[in-house]
Amino acid sequence: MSKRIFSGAQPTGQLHIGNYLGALKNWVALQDAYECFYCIVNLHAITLPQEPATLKKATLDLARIYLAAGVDPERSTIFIQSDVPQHAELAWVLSCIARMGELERMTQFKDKGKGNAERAGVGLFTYPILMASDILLYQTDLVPVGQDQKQHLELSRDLAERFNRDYGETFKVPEPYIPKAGASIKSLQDAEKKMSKSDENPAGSIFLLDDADTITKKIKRAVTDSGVGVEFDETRPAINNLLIIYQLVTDKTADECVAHFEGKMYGQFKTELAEAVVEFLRPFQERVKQYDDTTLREILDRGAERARSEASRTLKDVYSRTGIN
Ligand code: ATP
Ligand code: LTN
Repeated sequence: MSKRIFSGAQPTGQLHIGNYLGALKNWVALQDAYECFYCIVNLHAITLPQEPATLKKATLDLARIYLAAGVDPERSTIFIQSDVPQHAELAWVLSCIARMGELERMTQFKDKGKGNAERAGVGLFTYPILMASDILLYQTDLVPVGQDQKQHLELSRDLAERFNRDYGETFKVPEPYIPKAGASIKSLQDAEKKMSKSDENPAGSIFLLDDADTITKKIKRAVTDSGVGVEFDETRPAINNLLIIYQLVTDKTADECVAHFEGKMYGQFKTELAEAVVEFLRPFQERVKQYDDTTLREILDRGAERARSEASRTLKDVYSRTGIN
């Protein structure tokens, strides 16, 4: 039996090139060798306030993005989290074995809760438990994500191991799959921060649906470091980040990139980077327009049916082992 992959993204805001290079790109590549489940995690989205009509639209739009990126519904299961009630059910059981202390250590809660636990939503606090539930329901082997999710994945592993120890072997213990390059694309405006959908300043992110003009402007205005030379150099994080983006969108090796820009100035580099990003996104942006809502709904309904059949098997086992049902 082929090994399983599970991953998901939230239908909040617009996907950026960091989401693509850190996660989606690998989702597509892994389809050849694995049985994949790709989820639109709308229950995670409401851990921060969302406008209902916007969330609904963003959910279908995200399915369009998965497909345009190359997730193939004939090979992979694409579905909406809330269409599979077992996610919320298993999350409850896992919340009863998770510890306050381990959740308090999650850095994303501290960031997204703005350090004010008193006022943060409880869902934002328990969010990693729902993520563990997503993953464990499918007996997942591998979870392709960006670097920012590594800590959440550790928690998923800990919960799986704890449950297995207390109730007997039930869950596969998942491994993270974090790419060597692109796992943490930084903001174009602040190379210390990751590129983020929730950044208030859109100038920091290249969104997958940005037009050529917008992309070019954002890259021209991107911060650079003092010093000269276009090189991979972590002590010059802004140029380093831009060069990583260049490498990944052109599929060149690191050596080829360095040789290509030897002796060139930042200005020339930025012009070429902008062209490369625009070219890279063009076919993707064409494909996004191809999927109408009816086709999407059909794909998602089929995906949900397949996901429910897998998820219900695991949940049944969990309930029977815990003495529920
Ligand atoms: P954001 O922080 O951008 O608002 P998120 O991480 O909450 O987004 P998702 O859409 O759920 O949002 O993330 C989808 C995937 O993209 C995850 O696997 C995440 O690790 C990855 N990812 C997010 N930001 C980056 C980044 N800057 N570089 C690389 N990967 C990223
Ligand atoms: N927490 C992730 C989104 C997410 C996820 C998952 C990723 C929810 N459930 C399961 C991988 C596997 C995020 O915020 N990027």
